[in-house]
Parts: sequence; C-alpha cells; structure tokens
Amino acid sequence: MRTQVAIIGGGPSGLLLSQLLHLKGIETVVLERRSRDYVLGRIRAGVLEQGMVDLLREAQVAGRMDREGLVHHGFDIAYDGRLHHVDLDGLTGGKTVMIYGQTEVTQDLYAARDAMGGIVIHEAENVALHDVKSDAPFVTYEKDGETHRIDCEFIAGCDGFHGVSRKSIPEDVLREFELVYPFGWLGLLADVPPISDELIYANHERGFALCSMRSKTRSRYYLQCSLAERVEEWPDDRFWEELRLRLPESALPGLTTGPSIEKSIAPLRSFVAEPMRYGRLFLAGDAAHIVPPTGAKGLNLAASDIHYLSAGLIGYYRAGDQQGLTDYSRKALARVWKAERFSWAMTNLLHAFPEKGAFGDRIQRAELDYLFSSRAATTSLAENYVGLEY
Ligand code: RFL
Ligand code: PHB
Repeated sequence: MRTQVAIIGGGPSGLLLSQLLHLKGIETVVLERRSRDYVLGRIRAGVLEQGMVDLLREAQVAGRMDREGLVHHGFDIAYDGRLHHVDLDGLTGGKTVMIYGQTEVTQDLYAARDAMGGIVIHEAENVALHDVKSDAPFVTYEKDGETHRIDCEFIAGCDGFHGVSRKSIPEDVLREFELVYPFGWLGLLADVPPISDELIYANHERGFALCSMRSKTRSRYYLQCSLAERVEEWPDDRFWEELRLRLPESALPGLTTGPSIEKSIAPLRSFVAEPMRYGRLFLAGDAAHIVPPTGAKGLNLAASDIHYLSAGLIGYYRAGDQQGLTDYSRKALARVWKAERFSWAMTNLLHAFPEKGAFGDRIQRAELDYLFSSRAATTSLAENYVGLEY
C-alpha cells in the first residue's frame, strides 16, 4: 500500500490529524494496535479548551459536541472547608472550557473518518517504522498472520506513551525529561447527577479529590491514592465514604452516590521527549509528552500538536513550503513546556505530599492563601486553565 502520511495510533491525536489532512485532500492511513471497542472503552479526559473546541469545529466533527457538551464558565477549589470560585470567564475576558468526554470526541472522529471513507486499520500488530531519515520511509505491520508494508512520505507517531514511534528515534538524538509523582488517581464513573454545576478540585489533608462530570446525568470522581493500592480494594461504598471525607460539608448535600460503571487507577507522571521530529517522523500527543491530569491538559496538548503538525503538512502539500514542518518541534515544545509547568504547579498545589514535611505543607497553604487573595494569581491560573493561545 502507498499513502502520503502514515499515522501510527488511532487515539484522538491520530484520528484528528487524519481528519484535518483528509479535508485538504491529503491521504492518510491510520494503524491502530487495538480494536475500536477497546479504544472507545477507555475513560479519560473530560475538559476541552477553547482552542481544541475550535479545532474540532474546523475538522467538521463538532456537531454533537456543540449540542451535548456543557460550557463551563468557571470551577471551584475546595480548601480549608470552603469552596473558592475561579471565574474563568470573568478573569480571561470571556474564555470558557467545554465538558465533553474524550470517548465522545473519539467516537465523533471515528464516525467522520467512516463517513469520508478514511482508512483505519485496527488490530495492527508489531508496527515497525523504517528508513525515517530517508525520503522514502515505510511502515510494516502484521494482521491476521500476514505482514503488510505501507510506503509513505511522512510518518506521524500518535501512538501514545507506550507506542513504538518515540522508541524509533535513536537514543543519542532523543532527550527525555521525566518526573514521577508518589501517588495515583483512582477514578470512578457513575450514572448519577454531578454534585454541583461546577467542577470541584479539593485540597485535603487526606489527599486530593476531584468532582467532574461527563453530562448532567453522568459523574466522574477521582481520589488521590497510593501507588500500592489496587482497584479491588476500593468497593464503591469505600470510594464514596472517602470522597465525603475530602469535600467541604457545604458541598455534601449535592452528592448523589450510585453504582460505578468504571473504576481505574492511573499513575501521575510528567514527561517530555525532545525533539518531536526525527527525519520524516513527527511525534504528537502522549507519544511525546505526558502531564499529570490535574490541569486537564493532556488531550488539549495533543490537539495543539495536531494543529501545528497539520498546518505544517498542509503547507508542504499545498505550496511546497517546508517552514511549518521545520518549525514543528520548536513551536509544539514551547507550548508543551508551559502546559507541563502548569500541570506540575496544579499538582503541587492540590495534592497531599506527606514526604515534603511540615515546611512543604506550610508553603502549599501559603500558595493557596495567595491564590485566593490575589486577582493577579487567580488570573494566571485561569489563563492557563482555559488554555494558552496556539
Ligand atoms: P492515546 O489516547 O494514548 O492514543 C494512542 C493510540 O495509539 C495506540 N497504539 C498503537 N497503535 C499501533 N501500534 C502501536 N505500537 C501502538 N501503541 C499504541 C493506542 O492503542 C492508542 O489508541 O494518545 P493521544 O491520541 O495522543 O491522546 C492523548 C490523550 O489520550 C491523553 O493526553 C488524555 O487522555 C490525558 N487526560 C486528560 N487530558 C485532558 O486534556 N483533559 C483531561 O481532563 C484529562 N483527564 C487524562 C485525564 C488521562 C487520564 N489517564 C488515564 C491517562 C484523566 C485520566 C485519568
Ligand atoms: C475528567 O473529567 O476526567 C477530568 C476533569 C478535569 C481534570 C482531569 C480529569 O483536571
């Protein structure tokens, strides 16, 4: 098979790139290791920045999001038994975020790719990248016991943190920066109405908690947990009981509990790989960087990478202009590092870090007190949360 851009990974990054390129007449083939059901079964992000919302509209996949998504004008931080409101809209001159699940975004992208006859090959095993430094790179994979080859002009590595693309860049070229946090997030999804109209990020001595949602009838909650814990140790009743302990009294009357429909533990990590280009291979999304979920930035960074990468490829195919591709890694990384900083800061601000001792605890309290007493500090938080300009 031949195509112009071979895309490794059929998550949000890969599908969005495929869709944006297709709309400009550029051919792609997407190779995904898992089945479609598996990809759609993963419960992940829920908060979309304005930039990502606009990009989904440009990609012509925003119809359902615009009908069913919830526009949020702010969120709350719970601290010292009180809720503190962060008025995103008021502090950023009218910017908001959209609550719409990653699962829904991915479903809409698959529907659009299907409608346009896009090629997405599922259960592609042992994907391997070849000759990425040459002008004639190719990709091989196995399916149903046969080996296949795709010749292409460019390869987009959109295969997430555990993918093969980043590993195809030689060790003496790639630099990796990593910080692993000493805890994880235990997530629970339930078909119950959310506790409040707003998301609540809770700082508590027992550990961080987050009240989020997917719709007016579906809630998503998270608890900071130790890395040694297993989901089986957290029956629903224990989860709800612990959540209650970490939230202010005043918020509790709004809490509706019910049976979970999904529960999982995710470790928290900060990670960046540089550069994001090697020859004709371009990395995008989680393949190149990971943020802890506290700032709601992971999926949104995947979208901003795809914004820069699609523009670079379109410039190249439309006008023979290489500049966008030359600048890709630098531009994407400049935005990535700012989101890394913000996600790291939000994580430090809101989680319990017993190993940092009493001094660390006092610094965290000072930071929270400063945040709620300074409009400049809250504005900075709001500006980052709604997303920096592309
Ligand atoms: P994905 O979604 O991991 O997709 C990569 C795809 O590549 C496939 N793959 C391969 N395919 C072929 N060959 C191989 N060798 C392959 N190896 C892997 C995989 O099967 C997969 O389908 O990466 P992508 O597309 O870059 O998207 C990134 C986002 O998924 C991620 O950043 C977010 O989910 C992060 N995240 C959040 N981001 C936000 O912006 N807002 C949030 O509120 C938010 N909350 C979260 C999150 C992530 C979480 N977890 C569990 C990691 C909450 C959680 C709990
Ligand atoms: C989610 O709804 O899954 C979610 C929301 C906000 C975050 C992280 C996750 O910061």
